[in-house]
Amino acid sequence: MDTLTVNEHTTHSADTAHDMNPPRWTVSAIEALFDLPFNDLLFRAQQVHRENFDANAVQLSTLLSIKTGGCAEDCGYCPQAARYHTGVENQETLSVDAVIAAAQAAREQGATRFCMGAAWRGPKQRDLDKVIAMVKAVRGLGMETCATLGMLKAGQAEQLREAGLDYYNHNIDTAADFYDEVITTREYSDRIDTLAKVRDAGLHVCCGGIVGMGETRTARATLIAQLANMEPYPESVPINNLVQVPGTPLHGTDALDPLEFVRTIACARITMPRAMVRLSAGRQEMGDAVQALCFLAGANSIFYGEKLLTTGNPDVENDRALFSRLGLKPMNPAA
Ligand code: SAM
Ligand code: DTB
Ligand code: SF4
Repeated sequence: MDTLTVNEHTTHSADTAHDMNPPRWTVSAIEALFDLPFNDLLFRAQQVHRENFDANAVQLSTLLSIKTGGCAEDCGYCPQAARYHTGVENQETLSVDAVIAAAQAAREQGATRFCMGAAWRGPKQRDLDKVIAMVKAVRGLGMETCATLGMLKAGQAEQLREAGLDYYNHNIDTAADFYDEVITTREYSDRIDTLAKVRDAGLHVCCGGIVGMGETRTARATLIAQLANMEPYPESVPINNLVQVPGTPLHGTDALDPLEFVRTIACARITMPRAMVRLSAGRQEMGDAVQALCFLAGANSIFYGEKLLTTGNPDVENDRALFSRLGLKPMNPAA
């Protein structure tokens, strides 16, 4: 089979104007990508990658947890949910000075984007006021800013935009029909509502998901379809491999085949050609060779720095050595 004909399985809005809501990527078209021989899938993803990006440049974002633990939600993967006993120490919202110090250190290490995460269901106005001060300060250092604060109420995305926030991260996490198995304290549609507010406020959207939660390949294809069919699709797409934390309900789930993770990255690249596809949580457990395959599959962004929010991430020294072995270079923010 000519692997380059898989695109024929997609439908395009212009071709089906009579259809009220035509999917640009059907789940079955994405399953057909997943089903390709590995080499064919990676070749195709690499072609799309090269048509749209410098194939050897990787963007570096550093994460900071600005409010840790004690979260009221029940996300089955998350070490910060108050109801699970994971050993994460709760920490109240950091001071603006502490955030500036962390952002400066990240910038010195070479990060161009600073992402602030909070263990909230959503921010109260007094929380948002603090985040606004943080965003202004980090922007003042010349870094791109991203925040992930949970669900937003009317007007909150606009306030963040006015403060100079560049990206808002809000993941749909998994296929809509698998969502209830992972989270019960909010609906998949709540996520979509917040994403609409973020988009309407003129913020760039960072939205992706987690794999390795015991979902089927069809569920992974559905997650990718949900992302790729957003209009427009997110500028930034984090693909997380579940970090299994003792005490969370998903601890003990059968680990995903690493090559299936690479396939997921390739499908994200092919279906969202211009997006920054971020190889996100799970790098520490993955090893260098699998990460190299992820870059070949079109990942062009990573979280950089020894910590994600509460769990570990490869050391800066390790990443520098990996980049050197692979001939990769950090991406300039203007790229
Ligand atoms: N509380 C906010 C929310 O849920 O939107 C923001 C922070 S939350 C920790 C951000 C994202 O981290 C989640 O949507 C999920 O995709 C990811 N995440 C959390 N725990 C994870 C884990 N153990 N492994 C992989 N990704 C995880
Ligand atoms: C995303 O998609 N992954 C990041 C970021 N966005 C906020 C978070 C990963 C968290 C992994 C578990 C932890 O460190 O607590
Ligand atoms: Fe709370 Fe976010 Fe963790 Fe869910 S993922 S428990 S909302 S911090």
